Amino acid sequence: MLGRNDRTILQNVFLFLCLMGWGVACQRSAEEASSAGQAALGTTKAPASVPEGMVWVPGGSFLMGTNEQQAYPQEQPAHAVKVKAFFMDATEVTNAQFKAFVQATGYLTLAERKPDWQEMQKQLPAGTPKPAEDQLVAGALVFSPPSQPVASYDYSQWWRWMPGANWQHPEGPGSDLQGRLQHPVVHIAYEDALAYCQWAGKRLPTEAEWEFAAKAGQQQRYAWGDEFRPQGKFMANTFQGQFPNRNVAEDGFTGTAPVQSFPANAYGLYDMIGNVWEWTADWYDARAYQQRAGQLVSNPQGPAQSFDPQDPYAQQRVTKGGSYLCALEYCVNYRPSARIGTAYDTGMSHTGFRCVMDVE
Ligand SMILES: [Ca+2]
Ligand SMILES: [Ca+2]
Repeated sequence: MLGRNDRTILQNVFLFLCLMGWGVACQRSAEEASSAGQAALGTTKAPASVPEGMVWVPGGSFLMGTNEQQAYPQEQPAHAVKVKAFFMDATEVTNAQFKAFVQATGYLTLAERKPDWQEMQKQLPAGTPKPAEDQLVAGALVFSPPSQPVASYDYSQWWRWMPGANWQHPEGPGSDLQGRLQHPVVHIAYEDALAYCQWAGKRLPTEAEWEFAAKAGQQQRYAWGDEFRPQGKFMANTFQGQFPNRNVAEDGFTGTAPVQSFPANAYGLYDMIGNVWEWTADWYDARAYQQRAGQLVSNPQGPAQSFDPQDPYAQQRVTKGGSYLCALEYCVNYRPSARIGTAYDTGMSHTGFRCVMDVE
């Protein structure tokens, strides 16, 4: 009969061997680790009540990241991580929910305020000249697809800085939220997401919590299993066609979809994959998974600072899950292990969030 500590040691050994590629069945060991982890953490018992609109995520151990060869370097390797139980919003925060927050507090999102040149300079190479005053206006990056195929590395071909674009005017002045109150709120900067979560008595998830929840405690490629379209069925709002110019929307949605348009994962969480990217609390460091490999890390809170070799001046937080703009032949980021850094002060038409809450 194993004691609690023995189980934890065994679980660590399994995960270590798995990570070292010693032929131990990773899937099985992850399941054992998950079950042992939950026992060790004492989190297998669901709480008596769950806050409205949230689900209980039981906590446990899992393999964060992936060893799939086609995955991006920043997602590798798979490494053992343990998280405590928590509550998580079942859906992305909707326009209706964000509207209630703004009506209650008068909050103005970053995209609605005039940019602060002092802050902007911190993310630009030294000596970058100050833009003209009439260019320093409130706005956000709006997806504006070209009519012809373009080079896939040139973001400027489909992202356009649009003065006046913000959560209430997603495509800029003249656009509004009519018919979109149940869609996820977009053009949300990191501090806007924090402000909403704090107002709601919640917080942003760490990247580890987010990924554990998306994988539903399993080592699976997507939030629902290993196949992108089981029995031909779309399980998430992504991009079909030729990115970025031809969106054929086979899944039924060209842009954002109302939350809960696709099935929930095993934990009852909707749209963890696709629809909109979701902010997490962690700074983005492309090397974070490599640095944690080979040890069982408990409740990681992310690196101390941001580091992206492709964008060394950027101050980025991790966003997860991909969006309605993730295409098979372009980004393939609609997987739980996928991770990108997003500048903390940038509102975009494909970025939203959801909150979590600690279990007392
Ligand atoms: Ca779609
Ligand atoms: Ca999402």
